[in-house]
Amino acid sequence: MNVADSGPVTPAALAVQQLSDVALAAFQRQGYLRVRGFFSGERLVRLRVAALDALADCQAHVEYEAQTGYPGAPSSLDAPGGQTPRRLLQAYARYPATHSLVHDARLLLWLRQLLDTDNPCLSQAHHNCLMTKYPGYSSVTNWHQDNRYWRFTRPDLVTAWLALGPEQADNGALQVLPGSHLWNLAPEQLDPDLFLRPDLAQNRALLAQAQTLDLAAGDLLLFHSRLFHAAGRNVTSEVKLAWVFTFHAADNGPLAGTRSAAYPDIRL
Ligand SMILES: O=C(O)CCC(=O)C(=O)O
Repeated sequence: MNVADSGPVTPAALAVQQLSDVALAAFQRQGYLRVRGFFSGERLVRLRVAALDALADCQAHVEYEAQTGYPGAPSSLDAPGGQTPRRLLQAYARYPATHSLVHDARLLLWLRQLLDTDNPCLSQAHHNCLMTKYPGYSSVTNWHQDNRYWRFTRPDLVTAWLALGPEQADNGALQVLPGSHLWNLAPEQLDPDLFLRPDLAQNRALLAQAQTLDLAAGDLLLFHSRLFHAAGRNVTSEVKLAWVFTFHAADNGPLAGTRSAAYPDIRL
């Protein structure tokens, strides 16, 4: 398999086969893996076209930049740029083209390894979206762990992020703190919204380890839900697009009555 962060690039290995021990160990150590060229050719084009069609007709289930409350976001839906979409939600149910990613045979094998289960499930409650970042009105996402508001038996979920175009620092690519999925921070290192506080000297030492994860169209990023990550604004002239889905083991279900249990899981 072709995992840029853990060894040599070997395109032939993108056949349906398990992650190598080296790749698995890299994920366990770093909390993420980049898979170069996971989708290409016609399969990638179909997913990109589906994303553009979805954007052209986005009315329901849209989260706007103005609703994130993140730094740099428009102050309200009526402010300039207030109607800039950030996420088109409920992607699995609304955009059948995404099933080619969610049910990809390679992804299934890898999720079984990464989640240590025979039965991975898609959560329809979290991510499950087309993630956009528009020029002009995009906001900054501060350092956080995705499962800060997720409620599962165990905090061990894996997100699959398929880049539909280039992602780099100037269009808001993800930055990560490698290995941070293993950290146990003191509560005071986080602010009330559970973002990592950049004003603390001890956090600044951690933030010095940040890495930007460049992606090309068709690359897949797999990352642990405890991995601290952040992203900047898009200062290019092109919208950045990625399909993003989160998975958990069947025996690690959402806690009843929480937001995480709001939609049925999809058994892969
Ligand atoms: O694209 C971004 O700004 C970051 C997205 C992110 O971290 C998230 O949705 O959890």
